[in-house]
Amino acid sequence: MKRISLTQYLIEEQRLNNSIPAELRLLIEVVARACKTISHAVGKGALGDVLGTAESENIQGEIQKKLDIISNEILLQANEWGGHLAAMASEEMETIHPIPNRYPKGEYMLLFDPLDGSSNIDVNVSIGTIFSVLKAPDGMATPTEEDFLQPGTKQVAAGYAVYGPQTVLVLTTGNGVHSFTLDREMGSWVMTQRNMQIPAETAEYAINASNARYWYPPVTRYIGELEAGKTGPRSKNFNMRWVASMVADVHRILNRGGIFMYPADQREPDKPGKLRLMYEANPMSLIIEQAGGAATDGKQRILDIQPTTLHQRVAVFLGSRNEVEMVTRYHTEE
Ligand code: AHM
Ligand code: MG
Repeated sequence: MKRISLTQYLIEEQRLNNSIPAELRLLIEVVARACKTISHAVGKGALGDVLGTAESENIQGEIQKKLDIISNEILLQANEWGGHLAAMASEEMETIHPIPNRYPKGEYMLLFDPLDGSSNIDVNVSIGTIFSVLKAPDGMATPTEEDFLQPGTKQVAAGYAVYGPQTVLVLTTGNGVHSFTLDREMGSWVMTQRNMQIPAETAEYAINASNARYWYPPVTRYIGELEAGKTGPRSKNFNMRWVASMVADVHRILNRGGIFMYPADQREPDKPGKLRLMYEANPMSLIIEQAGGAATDGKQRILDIQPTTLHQRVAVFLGSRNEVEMVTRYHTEE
């Protein structure tokens, strides 16, 4: 099979389907290059003195790891000067990052979780970078947080890189989901899967079950039925997997099906779940939907949610369509 590079894919899309304007193509290539650099830093581990915690907290009150900060810097620096962006926002930064005045500005806005799966960094388990691309509103002069508060349906591209046994970039620009494996010797991203599709049926689920005592009844009911297996109402055995890196769990689901859940629970009713709408849930939901799956917050489609703040959290149920629909029905039937 003749393999094509990320660059070739993007140029062909631009030519054939006119779905990728030149500036967006540049943006994606710059993000992909930054992910290569992050992959390199991650791969050095203790040898690069990049493991362990930094002496700072992020806006969520979470202790930052050194690699969280390094990855954030890599993405900021790579994307500042190319002229394709108006502003950036990151899970690791309290406020938005407008492009400095010394550089030309573009019409896109980039959001990212620079290194997802922080608890896995120091133990050599897969982690990743998640990103989402929005268009700046017409007539925007100085970008503000307001300008970023667009529903996920407005994303023009989304993707993630997973730093695992292989480094893989998964991308959608609204025309299917494709994955590219990093050829480390050549330094290039090579397409290894085109048009990924999530099976509608699955027998695998992912949830942090240590939070079970805080769950709301629809989640308790749904998980109870899965656990009951063949002799329960589902008449089928289910397997459970939880990497605790959303990128890795979503990547597994994209490849072989499954449902991923991070529900709201009774601990902090005002801050549903743990995952962030703008940096995690929206980009992953676009990818999952583009691959034929579904993504809801238990009640509604995630991509339809109108954001109210940059760092807001959201409950997440995503993956194989039939399972997501079932657990969503349990919430809405209440
Ligand atoms: P992070 O962005 O600080 O790494 O947090 C998000 C991560 C997700 O990758 C993962 O699904 C979840 O947190 C794991 O949560 P838990 O620690 O409850 O297992
Ligand atoms: Mg994260």
